[in-house]
Amino acid sequence: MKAIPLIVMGALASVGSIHAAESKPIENNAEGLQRPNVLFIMTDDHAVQALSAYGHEIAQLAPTPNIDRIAKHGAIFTSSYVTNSLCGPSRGTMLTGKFGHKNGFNYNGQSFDGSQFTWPRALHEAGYNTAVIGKWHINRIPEGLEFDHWDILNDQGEYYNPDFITENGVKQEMGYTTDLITDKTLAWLENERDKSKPFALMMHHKAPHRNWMPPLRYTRLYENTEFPVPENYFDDYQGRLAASKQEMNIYRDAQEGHDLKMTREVGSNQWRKDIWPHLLARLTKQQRKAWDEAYQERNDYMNRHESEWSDREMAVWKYQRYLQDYLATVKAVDESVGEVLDYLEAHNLADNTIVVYTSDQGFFLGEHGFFDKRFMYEESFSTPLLVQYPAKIKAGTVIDELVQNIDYAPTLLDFAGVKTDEAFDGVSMKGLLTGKQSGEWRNSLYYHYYENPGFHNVARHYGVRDHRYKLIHFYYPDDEWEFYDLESDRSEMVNLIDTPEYQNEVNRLKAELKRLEDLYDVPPQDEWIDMQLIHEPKPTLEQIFSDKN
Ligand code: SGN
Ligand code: CA
Repeated sequence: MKAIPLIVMGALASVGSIHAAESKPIENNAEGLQRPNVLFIMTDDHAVQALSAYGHEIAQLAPTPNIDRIAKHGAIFTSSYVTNSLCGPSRGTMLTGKFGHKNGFNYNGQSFDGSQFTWPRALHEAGYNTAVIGKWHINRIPEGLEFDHWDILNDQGEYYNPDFITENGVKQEMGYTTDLITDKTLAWLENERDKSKPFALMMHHKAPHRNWMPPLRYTRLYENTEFPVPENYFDDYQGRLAASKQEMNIYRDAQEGHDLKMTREVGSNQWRKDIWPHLLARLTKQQRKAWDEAYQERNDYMNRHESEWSDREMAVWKYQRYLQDYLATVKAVDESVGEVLDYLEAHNLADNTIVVYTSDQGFFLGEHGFFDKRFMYEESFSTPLLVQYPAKIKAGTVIDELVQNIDYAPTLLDFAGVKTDEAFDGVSMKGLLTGKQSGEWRNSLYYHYYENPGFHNVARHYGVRDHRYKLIHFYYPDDEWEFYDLESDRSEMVNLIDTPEYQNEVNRLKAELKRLEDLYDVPPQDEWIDMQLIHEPKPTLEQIFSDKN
C-alpha cells in the first residue's frame, strides 16, 4: 500500500507549541510508517533490584517474567537514571523532558504547571487519542492537559478500594488498586478509545509504593522466602554525614504497624502504631478477615519470640517482612503488565506500539539499611527502563549509555514523527534504541534533590555521575562533599573526597559539574541554599469539584 503523504508537524509549529494540522487523524509519520501507539507504563518506587531482567539476586527469588518480556522483545537500559529521586519531580520531568528548575517542580509539595509543554499534549495536538489511568500525583487534576480520558488515584492513592477521580467527580471503587488500574486500562483500549487514531496511554501504578500492601492472593507468596540481606544493611555511615542523619532505616524508622504490619501481641490483629489508620480501614470486613488470617501465624511467631531476639535479629526479621510485602506488590504489577502485553498481542497492536516500562525512581531494598529513595546513591538514582517497539527496535537490545528521564519526552515525539522547537534538556534515545546513534552520546549526568526539610530527612544535594565516578555535594542543612569510585565501590561505602590519589578525578568531576550547570542553566547555588520550601495547600476534592462548577 502506498503511504499517505505526511505533514511534518514541525513545519507548522511555532516556538513552544505544536498545532494540530488537521482534524482528520494523521496516520503516517515521516518515514511513511504507521504512527506508533504509545503505552507508557510507570510504577512508583520500583527498584531495579526487584526486576528480574536486571539480574539482581533479589529478583531471581521474586521474578518479574512479564515485565522482562519487554526487555526480551525490545531493549533494556542498564544505566537509566532520574534527575531528582522523588515522585512529583520525576513526573514533572518525564512529562516535559526538562529538569525541575525549568518545569517548576522540584519537591513534592509543589503543583505542576499544566499550561506548559508536555509530551502527551504534543501527541494530542498531533492527532493522538490520549489517556492517563492510575497514579498521577502532581497536585492537580489532568484537566486542561489535553487528555481525552483520565481516571486517576487521589494523591498517593490507596492499595485497597481506592478513590478514583474523573471529570465527573470522585468515586470509591472496590478491589485491589493494581488490578483496578489494569482493568480500566484494558477497558479503555477495548471500548473507549477512538480506534481511528493512534493512542498514547499512560498506565501508572501506585505499587510498589509505601506501605506495600499486597493483594490478598499474594499476602503469603514470599512468606517462606529468605531474601539475601545486603552486606551493608548495618551500615555505620562513616565518612557520610547526610547518610548518618537520614530517617529511613528499616529497623529504626519503618513504622512497625503501618509499614511492617506487626501486630501488638500474640492473637491480636491490631497493628502496632498505625500512623495512617485510614488505609487498613479501607478494607471490607471480608477482606480484613482474609488479611488478618494471612499475617496471623507469622505475626504470632514474631510476638512470641521477639523478646528473645537480639536487635540485629529483629532488624533482619523486619528486612524479610519488608521485602516479602514489597515484592508481593511487584508480583501484581508484573501480572498487570502481562495482561496488557497479552492484549496488544491478541489485537495485533504489539508491532506498532512503543511500550515503555519505567518507575518514577529507584528504591532502597535494605542497602545502607534504607527504605525510600531521595539520595543520589545508585539504588535510588537509577530507575528501570525497558522499551519495546518491534517495528523499530531489535529484540534483545542492551543499552549501556547513560540516560535520564529528561530523555523520555523527546524520544517519544521523535518516534511519533512529531517535530517541536521545545528546548528539552533531554535528548531523543531513538538512535540508541534503533542501533543508529550517530555522534557521541553524553558521558555524564546531573542530579539535584531539594526536599529538605522533608520526610526522611535527606539533605539537599546535587551532583554528577560519569561512567565510573560520582561526586555529590550535600549543601543543606550541612555542607559536605562525597566522591565514589563505582568500579571498586559500587555500594558507595567509602567517601574518597579527601583521598590524595583521587584528587585529579575529583577536580575533573567538579569541572564537569560546572559544565552541566551551565548546559542546563542551573541557577546559582545561593538560591538553593536560601530556598524556602513552600508546601502549597492541597485542594480538597470538594474544592476541586466546586471550582469546576
Ligand atoms: C509518602 C511516604 C513516604 C515517601 C513519600 C514520597 N509515606 O509520604 O515514605 O517518601 O510519600 O514518596 S507513606 O507511608 O505515607 O506512604 S513519593 O514516591 O510520592 O515521592
Ligand atoms: Ca515514587
